[in-house]
Amino acid sequence: MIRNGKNSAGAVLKMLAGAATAALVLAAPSFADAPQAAPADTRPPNKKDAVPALPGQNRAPLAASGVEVKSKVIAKGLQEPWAIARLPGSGYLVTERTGKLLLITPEGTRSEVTGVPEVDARGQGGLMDISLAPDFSATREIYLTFSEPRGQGTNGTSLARARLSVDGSRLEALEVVFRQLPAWASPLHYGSNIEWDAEGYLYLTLGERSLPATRVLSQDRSTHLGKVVRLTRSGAPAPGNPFLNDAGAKPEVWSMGHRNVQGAAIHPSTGKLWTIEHGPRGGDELNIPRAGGNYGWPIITYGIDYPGGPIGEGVTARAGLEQPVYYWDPVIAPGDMTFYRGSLFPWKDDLLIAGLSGALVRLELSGEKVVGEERLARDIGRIRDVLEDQDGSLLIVTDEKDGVLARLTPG
Ligand SMILES: [Ca+2]
Ligand SMILES: [Ca+2]
Repeated sequence: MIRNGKNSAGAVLKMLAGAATAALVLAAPSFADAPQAAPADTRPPNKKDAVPALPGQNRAPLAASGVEVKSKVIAKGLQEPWAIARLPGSGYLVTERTGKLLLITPEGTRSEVTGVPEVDARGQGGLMDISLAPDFSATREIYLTFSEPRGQGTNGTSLARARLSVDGSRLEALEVVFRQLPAWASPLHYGSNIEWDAEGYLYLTLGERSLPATRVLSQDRSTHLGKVVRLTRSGAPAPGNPFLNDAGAKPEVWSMGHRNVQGAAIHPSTGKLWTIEHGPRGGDELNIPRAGGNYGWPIITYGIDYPGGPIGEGVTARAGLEQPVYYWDPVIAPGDMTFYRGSLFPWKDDLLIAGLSGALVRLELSGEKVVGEERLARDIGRIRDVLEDQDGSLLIVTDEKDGVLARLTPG
């Protein structure tokens, strides 16, 4: 093939007089013939007709860092742990999807924190994310997301705040500050991840509840389904939100057209929100949601429906709809993610993603482009959350009936 390419380019060259034109003709075949570096995942895609809209948008070259990741269990027997928050000093708060909040010491001693809200733990619901307020050291305020029973079999993602008692044994003054609307009778696609911006407002990512009737509401800005919202600490729409003056929109909405966003992180240099969402079969997406941006679901997607057919018209791009920075097919099933800032691993500024498909996914970035990918810690289980500890080691939880909180260090 390469030889034929050169021959045909050469033949064309002879017929051309201009040197500039010749250079163009030469460049084209040599680029096309360049061998593609192998990606981290070489399995065929589910959506066979998908063509990336942007260069480097999927299957980045495998970036082998040569690091062996060692895992040490801190606590085991956890009931589908969902999220970890690191307390100042020492100790970790860990949510269990089934409805408990645990305080776990670095040595693995655990105690239950009482006073959590009642959750609807059917399907994917339950107690989900946990985040300390930026001024936790002074206020002891924490934020929790959970699937809240809303009556008549319906539920929805809600955000509560509370104070953690000084002895860490209970939540005090718990108050629900935001409710995703409308509520729905669905056990699926709740989101949800809390991130704080530099101004002290919080982003909350929300799912579209999965059903055919709710999926389309990702495109309806008068609902909170399939949205990222941006809130004040008391749950009001944050100043500067894009639809504050739009009578047909929920004022909390920051971005729309999302599917099920369970992970988010603030970029340490730019301060921008990055999110990661589950696609259907194929089409997990990394996005950098801008104010008012529409991220396309379910009109455009790089995935297919679970039974095998197309989603909607089966298209991957449309004018006015934002493209993901990067996508996966087959999926990694992303939980939460974090930008690595430490020096214990040689991964400074890389994006580390908890993969429920059973890997820690590392992305090397150049600005806002993904330039390399590696799959690590493949023998641990369904990784739901990843968090950097003070010493640069990583904390993970595995979303299993006998889940673990574990520390990852270089082997
Ligand atoms: Ca996060
Ligand atoms: Ca999208």
